[in-house]
Parts: sequence; structure tokens; C-alpha cells
Amino acid sequence: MSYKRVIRFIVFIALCVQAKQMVAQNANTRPNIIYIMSDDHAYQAISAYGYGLNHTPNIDKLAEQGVLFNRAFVTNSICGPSRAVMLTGKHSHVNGFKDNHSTFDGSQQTVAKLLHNNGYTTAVIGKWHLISDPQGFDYWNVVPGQGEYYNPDFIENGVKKRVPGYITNITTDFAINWLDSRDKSKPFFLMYQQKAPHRNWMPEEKYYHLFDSTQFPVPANYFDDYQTRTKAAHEQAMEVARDMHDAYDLKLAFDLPKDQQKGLAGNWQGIYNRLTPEEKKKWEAAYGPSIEAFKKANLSGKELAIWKYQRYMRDYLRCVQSVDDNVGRLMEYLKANGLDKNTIIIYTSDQGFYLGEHGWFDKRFMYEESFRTPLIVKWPGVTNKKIASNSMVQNLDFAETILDMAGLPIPADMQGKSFVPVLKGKKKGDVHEALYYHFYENQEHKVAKHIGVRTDRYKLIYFYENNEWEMYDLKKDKSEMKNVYNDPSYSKVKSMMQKKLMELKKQYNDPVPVVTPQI
Ligand code: SGN
Ligand code: CA
Repeated sequence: MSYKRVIRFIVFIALCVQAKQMVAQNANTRPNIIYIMSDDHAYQAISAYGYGLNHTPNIDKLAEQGVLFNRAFVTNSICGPSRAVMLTGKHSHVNGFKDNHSTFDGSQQTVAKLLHNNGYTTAVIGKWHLISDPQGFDYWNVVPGQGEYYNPDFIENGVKKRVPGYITNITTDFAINWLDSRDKSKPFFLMYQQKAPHRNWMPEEKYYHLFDSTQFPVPANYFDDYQTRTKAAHEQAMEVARDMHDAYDLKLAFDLPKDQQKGLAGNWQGIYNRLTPEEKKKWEAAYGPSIEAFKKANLSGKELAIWKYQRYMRDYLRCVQSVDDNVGRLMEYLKANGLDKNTIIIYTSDQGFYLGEHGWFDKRFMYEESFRTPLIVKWPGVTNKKIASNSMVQNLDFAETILDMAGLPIPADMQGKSFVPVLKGKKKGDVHEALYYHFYENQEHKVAKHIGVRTDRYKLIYFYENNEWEMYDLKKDKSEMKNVYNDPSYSKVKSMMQKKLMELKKQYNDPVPVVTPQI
């Protein structure tokens, strides 16, 4: 080798070493980010929020060293749309995914792609629900559609296979495996997304008897008659007492006769068939006695409605318990591998959920229980003690906040706002002074399409298919039982809120089809 070539070779090696050191340094200084999103996890079912229904010690531990948001909301309370908003930082009408029947245009800009293109190694594991294949991830292992609780299918980087076990545990196994085998020279971004506690709430074997003897307090408005509310609240199909299916939701049957296997009964048989004969035996031993007791009691009217509520709550909260256990497992892994000090944890859900309030299960409406979502952010070195924040934030802000945490520039076309200043304790007030909402999917559960605006104190909802309005004074009426839209003493508030709604609609450029002459 000539002298010059030797020098060139030495310089090349020195540059390589330097580059490697820089990458390693980056991996050490730029935070890792784990975005934990459970499906349909109501804030009422996280003990840190103080509702007293259950105990979630591992999620609560995040809140002990982080910021617990009391006023985090979504823009469109349903699964796929919420996920698309989170990924893009754009409202549904901009990212194109308006309802669960849409297909995500994966070619567009997402927070995952931006992190990936700027030195992060990225993965998404668990529920995805955006139809098209994930893009912007070094590794993906997601369930098709909603996923199944027992022995679910997973699609790993495009290859589908059935995986034995319980979905909440499997999702964590995959997350830990990826963390173990990831490219350790880079910081990581992991989207760890549980299917639980989504319908039809099938618990893990070890929790079959949890809450067996617990009587949950029935919400004060469980027997809501929707007086003062518009047609939309009356016409929904999401009442625990009326719309839950005996086999599928309430687990009042095992194998069904062939001629009954239609609709939700068919769904039940399909998922029940995923259990092995051994698993079916254990399921039947656990649920059999309560089915017998139920038949014997021969309940009707209010008693039957309350029995259904208790049945729903027990299974829902049992599923939550496995979610909490698995958050604990993941945190233990981080600690054991020295990752806990430089990993930000975000815990949230794709929306809120009704646990019997207004008599309902499911979500969709802009009323608080489904519009709001749990949100806890733990950022080691930044959020060191428990802080409860009342600042109004929205899932529209997640993408920008994550980029901000990673020290990356925020694209001008994103529509949210970073709430890093709240996490750093530099901002106490609202990130948004008013929040915009738009729900599109008037199909299953029959919730009319609507837009709306929420401020600190008031909420205005416009069901534009019905041309009907509702307005709530949240200070006086936390449960949204009294529609004050036509109350003359609120006429000024009404004009102020309608003005805000139109301003936000314009700001976000939402072409809502109908606007009445009233505005
Ligand atoms: C399924 C459920 C609905 C639920 C939607 C949306 N029905 O269709 O009860 O509202 O998902 O949920 S089921 O018979 O299939 O269980 S979401 O979380 O995906 O938006
Ligand atoms: Ca959901």
C-alpha cells in the first residue's frame, strides 16, 4: 500500500470511530420513547385517577414520577381515526382516516417516519387497526383488525401467524424481544399498543375470579332517560341493559347450536373456537356457576340492568388488570437493562369509554367519558415527581410533543401543539384554549355525526345530520345531563361558543357539510 493510501485508510478509520462514537453518544443523550396505547381504556379504570373502581399499581407508578393529565382529549373518539391523528398530528379530514372503514394512506408524513429518518430505531407492536401495512418502522408485529384475546393472529413484518397464549402477555413478549434485539447504537421509539380492554372483554385465566364478590357502584346516571338531550342521545345503540349480547358480551353461553351462529352470536362462536379444548374447560368451569345463578335468579327490569352492569364491569376490569401487569413487566425489563433513566413513557388510550355512565358502553360521543382519554407522561430527569395537570391537551398534540422531546423540528403542516412546556413545568395554563371535535362514523352503535367545541367551562355540540344542538355548562353539570342550548340565560354563552366553533372549523380547514342559518 502506498504512503498516501495508508494515510487515507487511517483517516477513514478515525472518521468511522468518531461517527460510531457520535451515534453511541446520541443513543445515550437522545431519549428513548415508549408510547403505550391501550384500546378503550377508560380513565375511570386507572386508580391514579381516583375513581376507586380497581387498582392499577404499575400504571399508577408512572403517575408517581410523571404528569397525570386530567384534561386530555381526542379529536374523533374512535379507534383507527384516533391512531391516525396521533401518527400524523393532523385532524381526520386532513389525514384522510375519518372512520374505522377508512384505509390509512401510509405514504404520508408520520411521527414514526420522522423519528426513523432522524436516527431512531422504530417499532410498532400490538393493535394497529389502520388497514394498510405500517410504514416508518424497522419492525412491526401487529394484529389484523381488532385482534383476538385468545391464541391471536399476529402479522410480523408482513407474515401472518397464529400465536398461542393471551394477547396482552404476547404483545409484551414481542415488545421485550424487540427491545432485546434492536439496534442498540440508536435511540428507540416503540409503539406498544394493547388490544385490551376492547370489547368483548375476555379475561386472562388468572383473573377469572377477580371481582367475583365485588359490587361496583352503579353510576348515578345509569338509568338516564336523555331528557333535555337531542335525538342523538335517544337513538344510540350502546346501552348496557339493551344492546349487550348475551353470549358475546355477557358470556352467558359457551358453544352455540349451529343455527344460532349469526351476527354477534356468530362472532362469539368464532372467538370462542380459538380456545383450545383445555382452555374451554377452564372457561366453562369459571363462568358456569355464575350462568346457573343468573338463570335461577330470573331477573327483570332494573335488577337485570344492574346485573348486566356488574357483569360488564367485572370482565372489563379483569382485562385491565392484565394490561397493568404487563406495564409492570415492561418497566421491569427497562430497569434490569439500564434503560429506565433515559426512556420516556407515555401511557394513553385511543379514546375514553363509558363504564355505565348514561347507561352506556362504547365511546363516539363528545360527552366527557369518551371525549377524554387517560394520559400519563413520565420523563426521567424532567418529570420527577407526581404532578396532576389540568391543562387542556389533545391527541392531535402527540406527534409534535414526541418530536419536541426528541429535539427534532416540528413540520409546519402539523395541526397540534407540543405540550413539552407543561411537562417541564413551564406552562400551567391550557395548551389549547378551545378544543375542536368531529365524529363521522354513524354506523354500529348508531351515534349521529357531530362537530363540537369545548372550552374550560362550556361544551357545544352540533349534530349536523339532525341539525340539532346541545350545550353544557361543565362547571354546574359535570355529567352533562342538562342541555342548556335553549336556555335564554345562556344566550350570550351560546353565541360565544358558536363563534368559537366556526373559528376552529376555519382554522383547521374542516369542510363540514352542513352549517345552519343559526350561526
Ligand atoms: C367493533 C365493536 C364495537 C366497537 C367498534 C369500534 N363491535 O366493531 O362495539 O365500537 O369495534 O371499536 S364487535 O362486535 O366487533 O365487538 S374500536 O376501538 O375499534 O374503534
Ligand atoms: Ca378503541
